[in-house]
Amino acid sequence: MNVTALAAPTPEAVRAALAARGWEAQPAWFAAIGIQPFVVLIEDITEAEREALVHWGTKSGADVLTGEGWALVAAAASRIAPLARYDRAPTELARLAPELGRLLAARAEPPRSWSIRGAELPLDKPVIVGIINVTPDSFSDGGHLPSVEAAIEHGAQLTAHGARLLDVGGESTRPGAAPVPVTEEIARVVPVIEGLAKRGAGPISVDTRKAEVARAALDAGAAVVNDVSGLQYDPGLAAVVARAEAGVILMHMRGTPATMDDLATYAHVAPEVAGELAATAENAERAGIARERIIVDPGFGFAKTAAQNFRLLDELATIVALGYPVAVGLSRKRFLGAATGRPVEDRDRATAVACALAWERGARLFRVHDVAITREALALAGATTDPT
Ligand code: PMM
Repeated sequence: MNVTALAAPTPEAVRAALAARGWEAQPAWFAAIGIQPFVVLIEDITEAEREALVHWGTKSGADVLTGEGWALVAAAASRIAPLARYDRAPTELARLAPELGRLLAARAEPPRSWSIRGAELPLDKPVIVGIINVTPDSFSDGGHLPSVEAAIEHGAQLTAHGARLLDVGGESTRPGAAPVPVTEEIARVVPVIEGLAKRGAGPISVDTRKAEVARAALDAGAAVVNDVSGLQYDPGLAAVVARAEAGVILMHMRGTPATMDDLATYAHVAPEVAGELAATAENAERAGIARERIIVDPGFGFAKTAAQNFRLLDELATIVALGYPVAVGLSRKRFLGAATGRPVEDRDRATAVACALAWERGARLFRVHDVAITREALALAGATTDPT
């Protein structure tokens, strides 16, 4: 007899063990997913639902921890799966089935690609989004791109280093930053987008909260709108994205850059951000943006303290579980400095490591200033989790 403990924090070790013993790829994957531990937090439940869950847990061997109005259920995913089926779940728990079914499906079959305007970006490998800030005062590289030509040259260089999307922004979102008038923002981003498009660099994303800026950028050749306000700032933005059939990145924040620092109040940051992002994505879909065009981003540094940013990074899988591909913007942010003691101009190594941690937890898009070093870290992270 030979007994081996499998390294199974992800499904990969189990999938590999089964594949090595002759199982086909797909059944091996589903079996590996099925025996993965699955922990769901269920909130806003009635007393009858809570009792039914405790009773079901005792019968089916799942751990159920509860308090007033909530329950935390933990077991192998395959053990919890019957609760997502109306014909198998206790009738008192019927309300749970659709949401639980969605979570289980997202685990088993994560999105494999992202539809942007006129193209499809595969998500099996990390997608690096190179930052081109044409603002005098962004978080970390403001003022480094003095001219349109310099910005275009910088974009071409980011593409050469491995960026698969170029994100052009003309309005700083640093805490307390003042808004930029629409005409000024358009004057900053449009010539750069046109120039990049002419050089065949890209695809291109525009980092804006404003419908008018988005429309001008899309006309100039952008394929994606990256909205740090998650459609909160301009009610007209969703229709512009929908009509253009553009891709969209919906970022989580609370308030505006001017007010966000006072809104970093969470009892448990990851589920709260996930809930608010889910509502944002539903909004987008209701406004006519197709699901396969949507990326969600937890908004590191926006209405979050350093401790909350780290907790959110560790619990990123909660955001991934929403079923949309996840982007992260970690590059050079203040909380990385809080851990490393490094100033903003010396945070690219920390950024690269943070991106690798985010990849492991399920993020697929990485918005960064230094593409080359991040690409190296993600090549390693990607190779480590790649099934052979
Ligand atoms: N961060 C900044 C700007 N835009 N967009 C997304 N999707 N996610 C982010 O985290 C994000 C963003 C601020 O950073 P910068 O001023 O250094 O570009």
